Amino acid sequence: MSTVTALAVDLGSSSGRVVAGTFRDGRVEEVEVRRFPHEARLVAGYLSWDLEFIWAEVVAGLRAAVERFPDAVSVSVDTWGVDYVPLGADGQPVTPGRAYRDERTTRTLGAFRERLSDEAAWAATGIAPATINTANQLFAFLEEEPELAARTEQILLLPDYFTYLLSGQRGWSRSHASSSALISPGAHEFSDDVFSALGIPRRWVGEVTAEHTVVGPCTVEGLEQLTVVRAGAHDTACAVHALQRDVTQESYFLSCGSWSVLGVLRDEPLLSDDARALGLTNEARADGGLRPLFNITGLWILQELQRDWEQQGRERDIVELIRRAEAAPPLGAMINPDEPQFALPGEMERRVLDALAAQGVAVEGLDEGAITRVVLESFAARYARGIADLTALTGVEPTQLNLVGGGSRNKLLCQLTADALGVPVVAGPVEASVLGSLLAQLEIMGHLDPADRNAVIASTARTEIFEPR
Ligand code: LRH
Repeated sequence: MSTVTALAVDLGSSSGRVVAGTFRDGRVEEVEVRRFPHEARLVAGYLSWDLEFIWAEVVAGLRAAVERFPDAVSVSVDTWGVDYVPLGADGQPVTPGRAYRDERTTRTLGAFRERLSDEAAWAATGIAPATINTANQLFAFLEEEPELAARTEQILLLPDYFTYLLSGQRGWSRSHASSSALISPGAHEFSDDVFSALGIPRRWVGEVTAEHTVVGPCTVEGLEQLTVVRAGAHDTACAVHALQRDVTQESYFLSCGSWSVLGVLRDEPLLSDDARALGLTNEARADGGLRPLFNITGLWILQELQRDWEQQGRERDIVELIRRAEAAPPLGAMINPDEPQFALPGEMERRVLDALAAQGVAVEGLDEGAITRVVLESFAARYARGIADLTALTGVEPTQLNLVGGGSRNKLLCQLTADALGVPVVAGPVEASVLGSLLAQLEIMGHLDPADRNAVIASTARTEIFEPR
């Protein structure tokens, strides 16, 4: 039987991967062809991504993939949200890829708000104001590096930059553009009001580009057999395309990685004052719909704790930490992952213990297991609060929560979440962004009928259901 293979380039903020997905007998067989770690480093005082390194890895991964999978027909790139690349007249980057955790946007926040208050930003975009937003980053670029900004002809969002390198075609993919805070509610066009309020040249972007579309032939040597497609530029948009069980409009999901992205599938944005006050953000899916959600600081807190403990020669293995957390008695206290200190790198154990001590908890002697338990219980409680908030905003009661991404491997977190919500948690797939990209590519290229997607997900992805206790 003839088979067909799609290639997903999925770039996360600590590692990237090239995965081949072969569609055969109603399921997608995934092979990770290349995985590479990477990180943001200070370059000329700014936290930056090494775009050249990432691109070299992507090309090497794709070349290895077409060699191994001669039936590969398509490729699509997705990345984390909000980052961008400024291009000069020669089409080359004007700066290294600046990283969203860089502090320049904190320095320019006051000036930003003078031009565009949080209320006005929300009204113009339906996106929660945040220093990491592309709008804030572009404003900081103009403020702090005016000569480089003056040399910038256009900006591309990070996944669209790699799509451009693959195909020579520029575009501003809707799902990624939606998290920029430069776009009108509903995410169909850029907001001229935001551009003019912030003094961002409108020519820096073209029109919002629809996804689930073909870009064109790949122009990179050795990869000419591939058609470049926009399967979903934002990793979370890809992840929600791989939600698997009984998913309809108004389904609730949690994409659980460094960020906990907790949201609901809908066609209309949620724009009430309550939505604004709760910090909701109306991002777009790749299939034309929306995914109103909360961006909650996620497993990053645990990853930073592991880094702390590793440096001190203490337990850092996640399987062992979860085992100890299971055995640890509940403390009866929580941290609030939304507090800004938990988004910062470094000293995470001290930050967690300080937050507990401030509530009167005796923190001396709390070990790795006890701390891991508190953090996981705090996530579960935060998710329950988020689902209650979403329920109040949509008026639709949850019947289940689809939990995808790396966090779906953490059985204790899945169980605590089901307990806190009082509805089943459907956990998996782990690599949801990759599967979502592969499925969308097969659909775009005419190899998979969208009506069969659920069946394909069911036979492809391992899932586990956690009933509330
Ligand atoms: C997760 C994510 C999330 C946010 C963040 C910046 O990878 O895409 O949705 O946008 O990155």
